[in-house]
Amino acid sequence: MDFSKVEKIKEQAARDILEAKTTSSLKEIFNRYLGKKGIVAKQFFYLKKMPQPKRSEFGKQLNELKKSIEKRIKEKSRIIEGKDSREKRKIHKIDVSIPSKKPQLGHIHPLTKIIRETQDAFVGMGFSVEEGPEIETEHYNFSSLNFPVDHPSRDAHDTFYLKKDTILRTHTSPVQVRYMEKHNPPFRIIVPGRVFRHEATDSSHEIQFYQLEGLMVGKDISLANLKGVLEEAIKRVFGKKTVFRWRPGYFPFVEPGVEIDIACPICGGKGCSTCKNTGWIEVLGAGMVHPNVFKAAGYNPKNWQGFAFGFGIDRLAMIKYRISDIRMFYLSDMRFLSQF
Ligand code: FA5
Repeated sequence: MDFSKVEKIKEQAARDILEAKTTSSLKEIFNRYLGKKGIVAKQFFYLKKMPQPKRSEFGKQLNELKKSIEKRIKEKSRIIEGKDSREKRKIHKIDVSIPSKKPQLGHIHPLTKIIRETQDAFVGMGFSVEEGPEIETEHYNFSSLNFPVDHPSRDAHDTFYLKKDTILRTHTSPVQVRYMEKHNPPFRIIVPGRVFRHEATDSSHEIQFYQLEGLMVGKDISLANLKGVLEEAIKRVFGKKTVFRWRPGYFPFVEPGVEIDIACPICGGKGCSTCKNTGWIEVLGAGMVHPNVFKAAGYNPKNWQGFAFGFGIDRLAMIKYRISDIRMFYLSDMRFLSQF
């Protein structure tokens, strides 16, 4: 038997043990060298066949080899286990004094805020909140509201057509007729909602924006009631000192028609790009319900009077929060939204 073989096994085992990085690889090395059918066991098999005195000499060497491998494995195992538990301790260590991460809270969108505030102002005056569909028919959006067949806003330039006779509503006024068809007067309602117009956008015009419609129908309702209710609402939302003005306006579904402008808060009325150098921002159209609209809804116009109005919600938010460009509301920019 070659005695140098024992030396080689010892060296190889030492190298293997040195390279082992985990408990399981160390176990594998143990089995490979010291297992029942391992490298060292094989040498013991040769030992039996050896004549004396070589046999006892070789036996001594094999025992030493076995002990030395066992010793190295034990030592390495202590190193690996120590490292393992050091690392485990690192992972499981909890420092209770570190401040926790703050959860990111959402913000109420400025348009939602102004819708709620405007709604509250009207609910406080006895109005109830209704809603209607964003996808409308030409009938409700135009015809029932006394728009002549050739009215320019029916044109594809202003209206998004989905298919013939089906459109995205261009204002919240169609809900007036929808509501009157199903309810009897007297009543007072408001209808917040999204509307769509195929328009060029600028600092005060979007292609989708929000309106808040209002309709009050009863006996002896007059323009004075309209004036009183709207002035009270503006004071409730913007404060008593708000500067605003009335103008005559034309809408096919009211007679007479009026509009309200609020002094531009961006320039203080001096004129800027937000108010197109007029010093004023148009916030609503309104008027006394046209007899033809009552007729379209199935009411007798001789028995009932009413007023209607439609606020531009985005414009209200621009004024209240001093936002110079309407497009900011739709950018989903957290730097903007987190200010509210
Ligand atoms: C209407 O839409 C009428 N339905 C309002 C009305 C209701 C009149 C009831 C009489 C009775 P107008 O197109 O002017 O009217 O729009 C109403 C308001 O919406 C405007 O005063 C303005 O504040 C806002 N608005 C109009 N177009 C845009 C737009 N492109 N972007 C943002 N706001 C707009």
